[in-house]
Amino acid sequence: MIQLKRNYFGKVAPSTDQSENPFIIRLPCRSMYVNLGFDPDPEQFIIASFHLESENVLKCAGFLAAESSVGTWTELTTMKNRIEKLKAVVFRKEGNFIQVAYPLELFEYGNIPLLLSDVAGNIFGLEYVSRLKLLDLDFPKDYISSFPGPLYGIEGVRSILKTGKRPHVGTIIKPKMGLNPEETAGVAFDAYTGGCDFVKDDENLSDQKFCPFEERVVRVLEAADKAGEETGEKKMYAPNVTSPQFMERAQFVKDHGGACIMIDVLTAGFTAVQLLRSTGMVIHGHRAMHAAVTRDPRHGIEMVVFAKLARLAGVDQLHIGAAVGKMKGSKKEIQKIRDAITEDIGLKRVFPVASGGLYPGVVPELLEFMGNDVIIQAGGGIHGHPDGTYCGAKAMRQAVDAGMKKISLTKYAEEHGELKKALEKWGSSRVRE
Ligand code: CAP
Ligand code: MG
Repeated sequence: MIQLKRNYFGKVAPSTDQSENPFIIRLPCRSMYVNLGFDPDPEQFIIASFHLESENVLKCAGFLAAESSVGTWTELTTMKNRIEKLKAVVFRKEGNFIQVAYPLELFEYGNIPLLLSDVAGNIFGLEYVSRLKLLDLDFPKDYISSFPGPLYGIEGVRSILKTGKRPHVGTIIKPKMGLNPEETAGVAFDAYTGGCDFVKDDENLSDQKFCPFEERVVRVLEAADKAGEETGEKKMYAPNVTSPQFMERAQFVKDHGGACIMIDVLTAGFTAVQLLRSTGMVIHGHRAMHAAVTRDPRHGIEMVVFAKLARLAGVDQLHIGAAVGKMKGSKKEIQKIRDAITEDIGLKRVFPVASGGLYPGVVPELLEFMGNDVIIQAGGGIHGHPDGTYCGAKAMRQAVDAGMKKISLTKYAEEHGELKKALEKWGSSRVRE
C-alpha cells in the first residue's frame, strides 16, 4: 500500500493515523474547503445538498468539496492564490446532512453534463465515502436563465390539444414490443377514439425489425388524425426517438406532421434533450434507468435532481411516478418532484406524467394529490380492460370525469358500463403516503 508522507493539506500525518487508508484526508474542520460559518449568496453559488456517510463526515465533506471543485487528494505545486475563489465550500453540517456551495464561475452556463461531472462526478467513487446521496441542487437565477427550459410546458401542450383545465389521459401501446406498425396504429386508434389524448411508444421500442420506426410513425400519425376527425378532439403521438439517430428521427416525425417525440432522458442523456429542444417538438421525457441511481435512499441521486435538470434542458412532459401502481415512490416524494418542475423559476412548467400500473380505480385519489395538471398514463390499465382498448380508454376518461365531478367511482359506474367492468377487474387502491 502506498504510504503518503504528507496529508491532504501538507501537514505531516501523526503516526497513529498510519493504518488509515493513505487517501483519507486529515482535514481540520476549518480547512479551506469547510467553513461552517459561511452564508453563501444563493444568487452566486449553486447549492448542493448531500447525505454523506463516512468514518468522519466533516473531513470527508471537505475532501468531497475539494474533489468536485479545484482540488485533488494532495497539495499541488500548480495551485495559485487566485484559484482560491473557485473552491467549493462545505457550509452546513447536521449529522450526515451537508451542504456545499459551488461558486458559479466554476461552471459553464447551459451545460448539464458538465454540471453533473462536477457535483455528481468523481465524488461518488471516493474510497473514503461509504455512501453518498445527492439530495437536491439549487440554482441561482442567472444560471437558470442560461437554459431554454420547456418550449411548450403545460400551457403550450394544453393549447395544442385544447384540453382546458382537465387532466390528460395517455396510453403506452402494449404489448410494449412485438406489434407491427399496422397493429400498433390499430391499438392507437382504439385508444384515441375511446378517449385518450395521448399515445406513446414504450421506452424500449425504437426501430426494431418487427416494428420499423418510420412506418410506425406514419401509420400512428394517420390513426391520430383519423381519430381526431371522428372525435372532434386533437390527438398527440410520442414516438420514441431514443437512439444515436434521435435528431433525424425527430425531424422525420416533424416532416410527417407529428408534434411530439419521446426520449429516454437518462439513457440518451441530457445533451440529447438539449439538442431536441431545437427541433421545436413537444418533448416527452421518460425516465427509464433512473431507479438504478435514485432508489437507494442512502446512495445515488434523488429523482428531484434529474427532474430539475430535465426542465432546464427543455422537456415538456416528464415521468415523475404515481405513488400508486407498480412503480416505487411515495406521495411525498412525487409531490416534491411535481413542485420542482412546476414552481416559478422563470421557465415554463413541465407537465407531470403519472405512470406505471395505473388503472381507473386509482384515478380519483391520484387527482386529489396531483391536481388537474397531470397526464395520467395507463398501458395495462387500458389494454387489459376485459372489453379491449377502446373500452379501456373510455373507462379511464370516465374515471377522470368522476374524479373531477367528485362523484365516487362506484356511483359513477352505475351508469358507465366500461368503468364498471374496470372496477370489477382491478378494484381501487391506496396511495402510498
Ligand atoms: C407503464 C410503463 C412505464 C412506467 C415507468 C411501463 O405501463 O410504460 O414505462 O410507468 O414508470 O412499461 O411500465 P403500465 P415511471 O401502465 O402498463 O404499467 O413512469 O414511474 O418511470
Ligand atoms: Mg413503459
